Amino acid sequence: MTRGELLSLLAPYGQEHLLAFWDELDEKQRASLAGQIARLDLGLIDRLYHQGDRRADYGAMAARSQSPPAIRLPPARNPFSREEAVAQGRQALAAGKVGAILVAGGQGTRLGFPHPKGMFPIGPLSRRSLFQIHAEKLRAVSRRYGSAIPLYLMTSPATHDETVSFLAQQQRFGLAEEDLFIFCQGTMPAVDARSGRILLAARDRIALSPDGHGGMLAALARSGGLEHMRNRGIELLFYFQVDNPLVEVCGPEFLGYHLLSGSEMTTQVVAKRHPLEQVGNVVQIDGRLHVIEYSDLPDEQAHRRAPDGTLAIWAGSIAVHAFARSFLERTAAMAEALPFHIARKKVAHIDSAGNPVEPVEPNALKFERFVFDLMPYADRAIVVEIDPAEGFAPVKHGAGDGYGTPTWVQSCMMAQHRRWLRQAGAELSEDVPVEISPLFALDAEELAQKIAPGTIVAQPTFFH
Ligand code: UD2
Repeated sequence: MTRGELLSLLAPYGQEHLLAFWDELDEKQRASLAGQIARLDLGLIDRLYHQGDRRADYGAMAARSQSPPAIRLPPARNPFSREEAVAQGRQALAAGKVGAILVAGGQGTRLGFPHPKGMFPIGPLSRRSLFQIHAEKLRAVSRRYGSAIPLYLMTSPATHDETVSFLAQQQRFGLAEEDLFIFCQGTMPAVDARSGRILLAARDRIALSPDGHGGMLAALARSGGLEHMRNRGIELLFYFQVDNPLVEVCGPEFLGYHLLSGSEMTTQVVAKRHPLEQVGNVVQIDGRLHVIEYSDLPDEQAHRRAPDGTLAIWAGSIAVHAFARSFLERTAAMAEALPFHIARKKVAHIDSAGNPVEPVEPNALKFERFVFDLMPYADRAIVVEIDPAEGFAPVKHGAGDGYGTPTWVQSCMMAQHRRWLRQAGAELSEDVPVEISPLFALDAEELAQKIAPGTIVAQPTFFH
């Protein structure tokens, strides 16, 4: 495209400044910048900017919300028994109807780790990466049910190349080539919060960032992922985030509740341990489920109590979902309907003279879609409560040993493995470091078949 053609695209939206350095660029840089501009949806960006903070009234939504239909802990009063659910889930796994979606577009920046987060070495003794632990869980489940589970792995432009070469170097941690489908999510530009002008990261480069995990749907459709699922006969997708090494990947009980209740989208929740816990809040409004992100939930609503004294808004989404494939197909056709959430962020850029700017205050707006916004489109949706000790310990940031730090995550992993060892009849003290590879045992029952009762674990031990 010529400069003139590009200008005629940009001018109606006041974005001509993207060509400010055109005369200084060589042919290759011009072609690259022209490509970036051509891929922008300028009308959409303009609309989003001008809509500004005209967001949903989350306070009002929360005030009239009800508790979502739920499978609770303990399971005594649920419509289906644990055994029925496990049997149903196992059947689907053995029939090869289950696939997995792992979203791994995030960088380890907040961990002080300048690589894709999935490469972070989280194993308390093994130092195995998040990617390896997830891949081994998938292999262990596939082995148990005698049927391969394809993994749909979402990267972002920031993590794609490094993820692909890391997995190739590691022989995909044993996943078969035909069982790994890697696809890359899209991007959105950052705009200056005051003027709505799209920011330049460099003279020939727009400041782009991933379009949120909700970008998964459009990216799955675009990349042929949905078609791949259909051709493989996959009917049910287990969705999870790369940052949670405690997740029970493709757990049959969870999948079973989804199937038995005829749900199109099922979400794992924890009963919030305190009102402001940093998890999405699943609520029911006019018969549809919605997630209100923790940052959008007003304090007074977060503290609201039910008549029995428990939190009224209790169901914290840990971002583990089950989707019917048919639901993903149906919503992919209307992927454009997923709303964009607007966040104020600090975004480094160059100014009109081409000088680098490192803002100290949030200066820009970023636009992201969230996968949980699919929930209201589901004709039937439920939540399944899990015990966080058995399924939720996300690694979010680096410093200290509090919630979300690697030290805390590792202590959760070791606590779970010590519990399994004791259930399997081993004797060990509370502080001995242990780790169990998913390929050694996926749970306490499998572990009991591998170690003799009375086994004493006195030394740090990695069971693999
Ligand atoms: C997310 C959920 C929150 C809760 C929590 C549980 C959102 C907005 N909030 O909080 O409700 O469930 O997780 O841990 O989701 N990712 C991509 N591409 C993107 C953005 C994110 O792949 O464009 C991946 C990222 O690699 C990570 C996951 O999505 O695995 C979550 O992203 P996050 O860490 O930014 O989400 P967080 O902690 O705000």
